[in-house]
Amino acid sequence: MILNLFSRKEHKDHSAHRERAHRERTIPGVAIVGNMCVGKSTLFAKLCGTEVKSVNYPGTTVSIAAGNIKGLQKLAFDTPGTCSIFTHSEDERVSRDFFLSFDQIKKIRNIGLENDRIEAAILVADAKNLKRSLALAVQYAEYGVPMLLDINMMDEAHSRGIVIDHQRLSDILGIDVCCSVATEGEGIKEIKAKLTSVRTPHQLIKYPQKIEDFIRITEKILNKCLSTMTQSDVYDAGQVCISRGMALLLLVADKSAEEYVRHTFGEETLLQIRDLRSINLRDEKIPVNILLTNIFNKRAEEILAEIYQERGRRKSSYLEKFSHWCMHLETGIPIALAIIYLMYLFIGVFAAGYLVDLINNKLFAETITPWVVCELRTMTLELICCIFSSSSTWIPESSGISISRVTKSGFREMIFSRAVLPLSA
Ligand SMILES: Nc1nc2c(ncn2[C@@H]2O[C@H](COP(=O)(O)OP(=O)(O)O)[C@@H](O)[C@H]2O)c(=O)[nH]1
Ligand SMILES: [Mg+2]
Repeated sequence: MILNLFSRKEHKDHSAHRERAHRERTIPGVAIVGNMCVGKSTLFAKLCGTEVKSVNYPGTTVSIAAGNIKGLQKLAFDTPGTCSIFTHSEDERVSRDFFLSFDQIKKIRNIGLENDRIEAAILVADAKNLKRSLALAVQYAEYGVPMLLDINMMDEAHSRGIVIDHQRLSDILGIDVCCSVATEGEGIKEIKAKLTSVRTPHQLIKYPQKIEDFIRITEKILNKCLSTMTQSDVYDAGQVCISRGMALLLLVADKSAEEYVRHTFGEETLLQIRDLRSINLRDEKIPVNILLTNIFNKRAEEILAEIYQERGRRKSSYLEKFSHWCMHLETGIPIALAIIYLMYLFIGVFAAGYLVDLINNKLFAETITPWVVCELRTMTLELICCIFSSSSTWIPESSGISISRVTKSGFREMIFSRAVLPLSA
């Protein structure tokens, strides 16, 4: 019995030591999130260089690139692009769940992530499509995770005469806002400097009362459960995701969020929240995710109106004007028809008619074919001559060919005599 106790204590010490050693090897992690094609991967490459590895998100086929930020003791993760926190696509869900550090993140072995959770996020925005990035920013702000906003593609914004008051934006959101041209490496230093103290965004949205009530009561239920959990249960749960964002996910019956609540706080808590949801949404006519998306977009528009201006737009080039006309129905359709007609003229009339005629009649019938026929005939004659000459025979004069006895040196005479050959011969 005593021996058993000792061995148990030893085992505990051992695992505590292993735990400590693991902690020493781990560093804080930063997730790079944002819409598709805003420059997340380009920024990730500039921050981390080429020494990156790819980790597979457990239970999915989605991979996330991970790398050490040069000059900082932090891990960066390049996540798939996303449009909204309410999503059914696997890529987008992974991006959000990873950012929220749902317990799945613990299953990624040897990731080297401190506390198995993301410490902060860099939300990358496209300066020329700022509204959709702001709509995502206001959603992510609800999670209460420290965040840095990077407005990328500033080069394209400048050339379009776009001016963004990033100081005002920073005040509204309550977080630092950087500007960058990731392809050129501009603004990377500033982002790294700001990463050392990332702030948590302000609460940016006030929902209709029914939704606010659901959020408040859900947070209360989850916090009550949390207060009854032991320290080790809390550690096992990883990041404790109790936030307005989490409540919103539960409001739209998000699969990952529900699984997280079931796993961390138990089935009963989940059922309690489901009941609350059905009571709150009883009279709602519009699906709640659409209702919320409209609210996010409206808030993004309000923020945009305060910080965004298109000033002294550079005179657009002919190519830009043309691409603008192509995008509009009334000009785009005639342009498309004109292009189809031009293609018909080029392929049907010019290529299939004139070009084929030219090649057939002029090039082959009048030039190449007679030349080849003539060459072949002469070559045949040369062959005959060779046969005759090798048997010391003369070509009869009656053949109409003025030719001397063919020898090796007589080849030149043959060429000369070829010129007098009639075509029909
Ligand atoms: N003009 C310009 N293009 C950029 C900038 N950053 C990224 N890009 C380009 O935008 C495209 C999408 O970038 P990528 O990093 O793959 O975006 P992701 O989908 O958000 O990861 C690529 O062609 C990049 O070269 C930038 O600051 N300025
Ligand atoms: Mg990418």
